[in-house]
Amino acid sequence: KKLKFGKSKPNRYVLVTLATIGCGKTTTSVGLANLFPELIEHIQNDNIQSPGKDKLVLAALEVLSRKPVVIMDKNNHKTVERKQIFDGFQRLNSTIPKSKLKFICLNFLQKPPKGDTELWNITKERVYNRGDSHQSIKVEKDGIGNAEKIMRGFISRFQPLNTSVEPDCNFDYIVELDAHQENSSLENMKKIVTALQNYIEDLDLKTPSETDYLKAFEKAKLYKPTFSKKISATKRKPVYFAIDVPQKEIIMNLLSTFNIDFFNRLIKGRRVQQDFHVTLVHSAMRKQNDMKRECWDTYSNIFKSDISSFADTKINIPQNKRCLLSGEYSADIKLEKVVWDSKVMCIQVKIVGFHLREKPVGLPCGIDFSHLTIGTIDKSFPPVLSGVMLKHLYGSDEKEKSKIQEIKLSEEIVFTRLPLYVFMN
Ligand code: DGI
Repeated sequence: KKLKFGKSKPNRYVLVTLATIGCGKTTTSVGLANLFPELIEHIQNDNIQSPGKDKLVLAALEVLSRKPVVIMDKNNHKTVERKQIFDGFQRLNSTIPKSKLKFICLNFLQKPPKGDTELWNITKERVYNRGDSHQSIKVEKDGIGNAEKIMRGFISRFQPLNTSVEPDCNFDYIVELDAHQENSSLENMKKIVTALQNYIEDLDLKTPSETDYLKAFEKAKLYKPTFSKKISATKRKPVYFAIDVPQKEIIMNLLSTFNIDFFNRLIKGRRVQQDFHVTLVHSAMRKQNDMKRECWDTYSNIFKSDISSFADTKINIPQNKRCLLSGEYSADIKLEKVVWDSKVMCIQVKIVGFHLREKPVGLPCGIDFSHLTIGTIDKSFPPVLSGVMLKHLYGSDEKEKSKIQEIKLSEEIVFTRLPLYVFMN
């Protein structure tokens, strides 16, 4: 059925792509904008350098103040991303009446991309040929292996359209597309124009000639993004994963109440650790045993899936050495005892549990005695001495044990929802 719209306040249309990498989102979108420059504008997630949650929606609203149709070109391969778009408009749109704002899904994938070798081959080939003219996937510089990793990340996370539930039920209309054929983007342009002509009454979309289509398609294939984003991320290597403990002040105050000479010397010598953390696993542990290697792999897989989503959301976090894991994982810890010898001081902690968003989740810890290093007395002593000391404390070598002092913390001191991070070299 056709929608009827008033002339004075015509509808505004948000076209939302749903795809994986190489399906031809950009080519199709740019092609349509080439055909109808006064009516349709294309905005691309990849062109927003430091995206922030709202930037793409704000950019879309800006376009809609000038033109009736905006195409939001992004994979939107997870339901949470589609939800973000709807929520974003709900929150940020103050000019277009809600009833006049229509969401149209451009659904590039008719079946789940996992296991679809035909799709894999065609999209891989395209990304390979695209070479360096993409903002974050630089095949020539980084090699095809890296590009494939990023592509596979999107495929494995893909959540298909389901219009019977939130958030996809908010789409007013779905245009079914396909990405399997050699010239799928050309066909998709045609499908979208026909669908819009059938569905929309307040847009004057003239039917382009075959030559118009071909020209717009050829030009779109040559489209070069406007800027290049650095992704040195994948070149940095994770060194360790840890629980961030931002309660340094609280801990320092607590320790000062015991008036321990060694602690006072750490402060005087400016030997207290910059940032307090509880290490979960260190890259050096990978070779120790299978369990530790598995532990390392668990965290490094979480981080890898972060990196590949950075490639879509374009957050430059991995430029830093210290990088929070995608905000959704957290840990609770309990402080147990202060332990020190002549070289190092730490607080032994108990990891009470991990969470993924609000839900408890099982995550491993590769460290035998979890602890938070306060500091070492000299820079020639590495913080790993904490672990060595704790091993002795619980070992059977009485001579070593006699060098160690401890104070059990009687009060229950628990820190909750501490973020996890990775430290890179
Ligand atoms: O990652 P996407 O935005 O979904 O994909 P893209 O539009 O950037 O397309 C990836 C590459 O493939 C790009 O270099 C253009 C090319 N391409 C897109 N659609 C077609 C195409 N090449 C051919 N031969 N036919 C198409 O339909």
